Amino acid sequence: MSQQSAIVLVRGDITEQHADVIVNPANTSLLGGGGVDGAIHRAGGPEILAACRALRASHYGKGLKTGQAVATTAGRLTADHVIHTPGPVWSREHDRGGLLASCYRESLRLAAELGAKTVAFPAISTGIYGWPMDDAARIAVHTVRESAHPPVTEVRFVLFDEYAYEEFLSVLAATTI
Ligand code: AR6
Repeated sequence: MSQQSAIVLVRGDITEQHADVIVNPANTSLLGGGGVDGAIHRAGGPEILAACRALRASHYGKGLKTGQAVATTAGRLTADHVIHTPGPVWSREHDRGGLLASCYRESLRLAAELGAKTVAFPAISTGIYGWPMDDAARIAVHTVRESAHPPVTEVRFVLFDEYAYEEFLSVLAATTI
């Protein structure tokens, strides 16, 4: 079996990361928003939005489904690509954990297809979409651990604040043998 990717945790701003792929927790319209999505479009410049509009004008006329992933240029960011993936909105009534796991799985599958070695993820769905950080961290780490994605050798979770960092750290510590 292929070697699993190393999981790395950092505290910081994902737009300042040097990685082959930066993952954007987008929405299904693919046309930008607040949070990380807004920050990526601001830092990466108008080329990213232009690429998203082109996707809407071609294969993704109705937008991108929750849990799916699509790649564009990274514009002015140092990454080679931005992968956009709309996470699910947190719900107490419905278990949408499978969709959140799908965001990580599909983004990694696509990153591997693009030949990426390093992939940076934020904590998808834990901001505007309201997912509790401990559960989101568990899903994120377990999904990445589940399978290998050669040639991806490093999956980096970029956590914006200390609380998010600590939650990911405790899941990682519990799953590292
Ligand atoms: N770098 C890393 N993490 C960040 C940054 C940053 N620059 N900024 C915020 N975070 P969110 P979502 C953290 O809201 O919940 C947009 O409008 C933040 O503290 O960006 O998936 C989209 O268009 C939180 O822990 O994503 C969608 O409509 C995490 O990143 C919607 O928001 C994710 O926060 C998606 O909401």
